[in-house]
Amino acid sequence: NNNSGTFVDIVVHTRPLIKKPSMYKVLMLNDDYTPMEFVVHVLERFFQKSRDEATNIMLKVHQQGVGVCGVFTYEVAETKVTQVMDLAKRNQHPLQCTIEKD
Ligand code: TYC
Repeated sequence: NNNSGTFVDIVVHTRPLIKKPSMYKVLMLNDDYTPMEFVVHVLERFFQKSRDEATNIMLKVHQQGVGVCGVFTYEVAETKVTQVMDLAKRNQHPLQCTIEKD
């Protein structure tokens, strides 16, 4: 009520619209030269897989051509790919890793 000539503050409470970030799969690709043990090592080191999980993913990639290492936000996925490709390059393995929108 403002008929007394008083200013009345009105505070409108809003809630920011939070949107979930898009998620991205990191995919490992098969090739004929990268040693199986190296791929298992990469999965353990960069994707926190157990030895058994890492072995299963590596074998799936070996047999089917491609496999999912994990699902991450874009920046994390990019970082994983860079780390994997860098280690592969330093060890002269042709291992390829890519990102795909989930
Ligand atoms: N095909 C490779 C070999 O026979 C093993 C391998 C598995 C390579 C998975 C890459 O992403 C890969 N030595």
